[in-house]
Amino acid sequence: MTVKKTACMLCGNNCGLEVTVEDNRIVKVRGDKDNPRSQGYACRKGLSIKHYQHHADRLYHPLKRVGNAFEQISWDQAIEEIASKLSEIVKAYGPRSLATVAGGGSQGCPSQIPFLGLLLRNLGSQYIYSALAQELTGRYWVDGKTYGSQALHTEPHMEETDLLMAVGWNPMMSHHTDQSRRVLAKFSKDPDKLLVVVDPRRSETAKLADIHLEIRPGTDAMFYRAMISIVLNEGWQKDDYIDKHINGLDSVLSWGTDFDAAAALKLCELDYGRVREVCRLFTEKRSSHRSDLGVLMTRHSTLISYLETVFLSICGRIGVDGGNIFPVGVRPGGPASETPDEIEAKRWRTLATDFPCIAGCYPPNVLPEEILSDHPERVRAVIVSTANPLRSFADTSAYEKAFEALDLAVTVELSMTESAALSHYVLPARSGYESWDGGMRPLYPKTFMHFRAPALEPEGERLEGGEIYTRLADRLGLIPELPDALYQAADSGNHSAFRAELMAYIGSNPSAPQTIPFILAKTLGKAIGSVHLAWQWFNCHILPPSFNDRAAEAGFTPGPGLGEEIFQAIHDHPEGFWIGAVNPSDYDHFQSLATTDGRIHLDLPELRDWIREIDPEREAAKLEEDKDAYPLLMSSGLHWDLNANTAMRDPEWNNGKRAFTALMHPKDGEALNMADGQMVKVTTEAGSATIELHLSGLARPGYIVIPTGSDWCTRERPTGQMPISSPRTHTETRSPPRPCIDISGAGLKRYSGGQLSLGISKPKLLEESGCSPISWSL
Ligand SMILES: Nc1nc2c(c(=O)[nH]1)N[C@H]1C(S)=C(S)[C@@H](COP(=O)(O)OP(=O)(O)OC[C@H]3O[C@@H](n4cnc5c(=O)[nH]c(N)nc54)[C@H](O)[C@@H]3O)O[C@H]1N2
Ligand SMILES: Nc1nc2c(c(=O)[nH]1)N[C@H]1C(S)=C(S)[C@@H](COP(=O)(O)OP(=O)(O)OC[C@H]3O[C@@H](n4cnc5c(=O)[nH]c(N)nc54)[C@H](O)[C@@H]3O)O[C@H]1N2
Ligand code: SF4
Ligand SMILES: [Mo]
Repeated sequence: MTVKKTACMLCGNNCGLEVTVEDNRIVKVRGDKDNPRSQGYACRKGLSIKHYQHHADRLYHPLKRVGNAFEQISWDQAIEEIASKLSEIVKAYGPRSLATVAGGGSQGCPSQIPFLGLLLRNLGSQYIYSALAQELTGRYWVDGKTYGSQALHTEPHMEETDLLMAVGWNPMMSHHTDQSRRVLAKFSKDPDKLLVVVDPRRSETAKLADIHLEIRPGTDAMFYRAMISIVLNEGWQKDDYIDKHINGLDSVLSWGTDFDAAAALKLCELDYGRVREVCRLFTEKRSSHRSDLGVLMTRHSTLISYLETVFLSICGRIGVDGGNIFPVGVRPGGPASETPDEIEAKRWRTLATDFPCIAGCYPPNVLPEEILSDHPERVRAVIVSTANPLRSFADTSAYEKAFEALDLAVTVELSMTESAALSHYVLPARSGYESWDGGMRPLYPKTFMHFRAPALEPEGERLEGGEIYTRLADRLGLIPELPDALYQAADSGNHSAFRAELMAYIGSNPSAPQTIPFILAKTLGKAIGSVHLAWQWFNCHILPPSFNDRAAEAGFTPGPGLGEEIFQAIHDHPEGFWIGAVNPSDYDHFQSLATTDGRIHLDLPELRDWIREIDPEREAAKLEEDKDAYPLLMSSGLHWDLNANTAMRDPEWNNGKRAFTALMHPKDGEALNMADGQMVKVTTEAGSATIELHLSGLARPGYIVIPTGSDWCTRERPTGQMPISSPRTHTETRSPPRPCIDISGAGLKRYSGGQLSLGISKPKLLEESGCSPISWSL
């Protein structure tokens, strides 16, 4: 029995964990008090990671679909067949015929992504469809326009803020910020701090709030416009800050003051006086703001992201202590070499749906249309990795149809998922507990690093994700022949000798930079037994000189030995360590901005018409549309203690818990004469499914809530035969069907907070900015 330090892979916090390992199985888990970032914190999900690592649907060997079943094949056969199919398809139909779906499930395991990205790029394709592009690309697009880079985002300065406004964000359950329950509990107990929650339901976070604004779902754009107009009309804006840091205030004034805030707030079902008071407090205190899926996936979400930035800017709360600050990473701030528009102009747009690429991602909810289109260059081959599109993304039926139409579907996975089950090849990846993985996390004022050693021996023939893509690239002839000297230097164990050989090789081979991860994988990766670790070694050695001061602030020695010192720290600190820091007393947050003038730009011509189009009257009409057919609203996006997107696949985990129910307010239950626990048929514009009814105050009258991630459809899915794991099919993991009560007559409109809104309207810019028009995986 040994205790090993590692981390949780189930959300981006990557809390440090100590796992007790017996017979190569995790038997006990506790939060790691030595982890400087999480300090012993872990939520129910992290404490249950044995259910993520060990369950009946884990994969052990490469599989090939033959008819409706899977056969075990060798790695050589898998690589050979996939590579030859890939090259045939790309040769016959061009690089646009290849796409990947990746990213969402790699919240603790990002190392494989550069390898997959490189494979894709070397085959000429740009299509990376990612979960990010159904939640955050609207926000990123706005950040690109206002801050100059789609990679620059703000976070509330939690330690210093005195008023935190949380909109459409439920961190008490989603833990979508570091040590969330601990930090929020402390915050709410502090008499000098105020928590304002804007959420249609009495969420677990709303219960802690000093002020809970129970907004009518889908009206947040009206809410932000109202707040902006109140601040400007009351003259509460921070003129000095605006003079110094903001461009384009005139454009805001052109729509900001002349607005009927009272009518708007009436539509939001909020009290004008309370919202005015919140605005006053926000402008007077050291305030900060954070929104999440409740608005990122609601009506007008991209516009809301813009209005948030405007609100924070006029209140003078961006880039100030206690406000919204830019996390500190490794790269220096300052003007970007290319604007987001210039970058976008070089990227493809999707062919059938004409979506741009934002922050490197394409929206996964349009992929089925791209596959099923009759365009000659349509997508025909898909590699899925760290994602489960067949359950995670909108319109499962469309996805199923699209996957059946593919010439080649390859899924690289831990488990036999719904997406794997419809693929031609399924390749077993090592989990983050069986491979080296992790990385760097910009925070403020410090940057955190946790690159973890495997806690377990890999079982079966599982490989590191990076190794799988290296083998494919090699077979496809994408990796140049490397000199013996490079292999020898790698084998010598002398990292400086290897570094010198590598630099010499790169210096004399101008095309080498296009394949560096693969070169490292084949040389150093082979020598040290991990391609991920080899890639990390390289990353330690290419830190920009501007990072020297930050590394020194964290206790490292700047200079030529810095890369190796940090690489050594990875081994010496299995609990993670601070890799860099800035000194808050003399730190200028605005140095992060990537605009050429170092100011925040608020004039976004692309949004002007959209802003004017939304007024209380028109919004009221839109929100009432289809009310006869669909009198209720629904969010199918609750992220709570009993789910972790689709990644927790062991039914044991939630044994005896009501993990997957439709939550309805008891008042609605009474009005519809429905009882807690009965099965109901939920019908939306997208389809129908049967689910257990749960009468709960966590819902809001007229508003049904369904957790994300679970498989609640009653349709059978082909799962094929799973030779290595159990023969259990996915449909059997659900609770047994019971008699249904049909509430389809009542109808539901699918909607916000975890998927879309756009049953109601289809704002053009939302589409243009990469937020997809369809959602809800049913
Ligand atoms: N336990 C658990 N934690 C998770 C995950 C998980 O699956 N399970 N997933 C992780 C991931 S990938 C993500 S992106 C995050 C998501 O983290 P959150 O965004 O915090 O999670 P949600 O449950 O979607 O919470 C959104 C809140 O918005 C509210 N809301 C719904 N509609 C509206 C609206 O129209 N307006 C407003 N203002 N609010 C609205 C909902 O009532 C809900 O309380 O969670 C992460 N953490
Ligand atoms: N209805 C509804 N749908 C939603 C949401 C919602 O609120 N409502 N939320 C959306 C959000 S915010 C998100 S982020 C997405 C998430 O959806 P996805 O992007 O599909 O991500 P996950 O479900 O977390 O994980 C997908 C797969 O990654 C695999 N995986 C985990 N670690 C590794 C690894 O190291 N290597 C490999 N190869 N695979 C690995 C897991 O086994 C899992 O099957 O879902 C979205 N879908
Ligand atoms: S908050 Fe929970 S899910 Fe997120 S990393 Fe920590 S333990 Fe894992
Ligand atoms: Mo997410």
